[in-house]
Amino acid sequence: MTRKIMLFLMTFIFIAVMVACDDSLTTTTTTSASTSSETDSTTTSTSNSTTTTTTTTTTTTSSQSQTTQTTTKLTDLIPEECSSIEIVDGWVPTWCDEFKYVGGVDPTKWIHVVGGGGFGNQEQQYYTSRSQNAYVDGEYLTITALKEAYGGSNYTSAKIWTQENSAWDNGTSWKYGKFEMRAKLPAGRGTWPAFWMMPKSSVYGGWPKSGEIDIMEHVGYNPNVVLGTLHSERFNGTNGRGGSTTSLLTSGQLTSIDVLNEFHTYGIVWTETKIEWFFDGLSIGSVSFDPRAQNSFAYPTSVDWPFDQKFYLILNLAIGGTWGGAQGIDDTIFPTEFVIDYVRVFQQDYISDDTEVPTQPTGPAILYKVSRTAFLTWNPSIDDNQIKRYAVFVNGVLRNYTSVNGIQLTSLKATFDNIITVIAEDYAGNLSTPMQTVISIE
Ligand SMILES: [Ca+2]
Ligand SMILES: [Ca+2]
Repeated sequence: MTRKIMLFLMTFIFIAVMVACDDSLTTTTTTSASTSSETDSTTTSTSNSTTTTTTTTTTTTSSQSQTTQTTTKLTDLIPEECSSIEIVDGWVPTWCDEFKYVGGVDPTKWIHVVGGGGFGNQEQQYYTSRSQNAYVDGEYLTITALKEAYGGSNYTSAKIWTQENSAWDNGTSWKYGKFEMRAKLPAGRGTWPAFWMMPKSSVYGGWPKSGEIDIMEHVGYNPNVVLGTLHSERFNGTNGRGGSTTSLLTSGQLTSIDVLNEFHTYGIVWTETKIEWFFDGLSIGSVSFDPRAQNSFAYPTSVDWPFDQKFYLILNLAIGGTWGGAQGIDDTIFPTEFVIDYVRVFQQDYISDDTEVPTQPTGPAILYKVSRTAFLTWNPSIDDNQIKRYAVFVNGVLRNYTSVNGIQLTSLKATFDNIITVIAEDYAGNLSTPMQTVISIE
């Protein structure tokens, strides 16, 4: 969304791009024949009894020391507002806004973005925090776009996000998890609603290097298409490669689905190596990352996959712009509304019941070596719960952690056999048997 200029072009070519590029990013688009409307929160559930934190309390008496361990279950940490949300497949609701209050959006959860100027996409709206543009009625958040002169713009609307800053840090950015919105999309040519995520910290550099996750985007002039897209340094549109896009719904699939007048859920499941899109709980497509399959190994994995940092959530309704306004703005559509029933964040507990250490990483492969830089990959470890990361040591010194099974190593020791050690760690802190390999630099 930050640079929609490329999305417009990309929309029509993304499938071809992904097929044509034999890349490490693999796009899978599932063309489900089912077009029925359903809500995934009512499917069968398996409640996990999960443990997230362990608190060790040491009590010293006059004659002995006694250590007791108390555990806090993730399910005990569910916020009250989210307590009625069913736990499905182990996804524990750890943050939500059900909009069961009246007035402006909850200031402990959201911050309004106020202003105009186009946001890099020639968007026509001015975002305000007024109730005319964003209002919670006890059941829904309604973002309303209006045609009115305001702040130098001809339209007003609203944009809210959970981004933290130095003055406001509520734990509202996340790394991995399930993110879901239930909403009705606005109707009319010129509308451009989105539910998306941006990195909390630009550790890999400015856009697009640190990534962007578009969970749901829609433009009013093309009502039968809803898009999910990833942006990275490799895929961003400005380099002619498009985003790593998955189309949630093609026109053919949407013939019996009304996203404008009916509520539907839009979500992703984001793990260490994959982001998968869901519509009404049905898997629609995914983009996965395997560093062993990169098409170029001269770069760090973040060039393809910067999605190993915390991201925050954004909801907005843009008017016009390079994509939303590509066919102009129909001034008869206003006011037009983006109605959100809820936004939910779920996390998995990978600590509870973890009884096994990760398997030893195997199959080390040096896929690139130039000067003192090398790209090393290995076969992923397997765990009874989930691999959190790999610790990579060079000559016995910890070099870095990586969430995926590959790493670029720079500044290796010249004229030397560098001993590389890789150890897998699960979320419970269990460590695998080390894998060792040698990278010789002549
Ligand atoms: Ca609601
Ligand atoms: Ca384990």
